[in-house]
Amino acid sequence: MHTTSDKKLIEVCYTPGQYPLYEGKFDLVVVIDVLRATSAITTALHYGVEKIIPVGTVEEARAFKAKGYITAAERDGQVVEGFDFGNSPYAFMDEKMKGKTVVLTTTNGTRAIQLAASKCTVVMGCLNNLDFLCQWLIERHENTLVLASGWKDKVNLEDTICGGAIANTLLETRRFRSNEDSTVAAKFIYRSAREHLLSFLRASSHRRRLIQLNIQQDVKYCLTLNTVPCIPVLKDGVLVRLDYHPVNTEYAIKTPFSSHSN
Ligand code: 3SL
Repeated sequence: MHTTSDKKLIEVCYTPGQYPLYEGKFDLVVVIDVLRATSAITTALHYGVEKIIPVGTVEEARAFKAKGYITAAERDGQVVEGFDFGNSPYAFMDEKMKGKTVVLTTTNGTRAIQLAASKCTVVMGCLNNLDFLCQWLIERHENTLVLASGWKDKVNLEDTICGGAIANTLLETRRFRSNEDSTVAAKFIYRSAREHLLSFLRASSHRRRLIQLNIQQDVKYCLTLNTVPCIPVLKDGVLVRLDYHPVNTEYAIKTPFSSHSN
């Protein structure tokens, strides 16, 4: 039995613009950008990219490129002219990327990562690492904020569902609590969506945006659950793979989603 005072906070912040309302009150921030930044970063580190340097602007990325770094830049879903590639998870699955350092800037995701970069622990979440991440978050048992990247400071559905899934899973352990209606709403949106994730997300604005760019393969990949047991963590401004090998099977996490979701 856990008393309220033992319980740690889990809250969901919908956009980087709202982050100042939560800043400084949490030990750990999980940045989410399901389509596609945190899915791409998690995939990259899982497939062997050694480090990712997230930068906020295309100009910063250009400065790294001039110094010889491999650089990836995405704006409005497209690869920015002059860069090696953009934000597709598939770009990072290449054998040639193993052991490499990549500099990355994206429309919303890298901005959220930079905002969160502070004294607290910052990790990346997505649907691809959902259960592995939840297991680690439960073991860590710290005051946790999910920071959704949204789209240009507007709420988006896919990050809200992923944030709601994390909150729901942590709250069900009864070792976490939440105070905010944003968390309650994200949890209920996830519960309404989990039986038919793809049809629910068919309505999402960003999915429609990406489909117009003809990158359905990326969208399908990013909406697939539990494909990469990897948690990217920010260390001195650089994203690396967290050294986590679960030993505690007490919380063998299985976040409920219908098998038809995939
Ligand atoms: O906004 C971002 O950070 C991107 O992930 C957007 S996109 O999926 O590349 O369009």
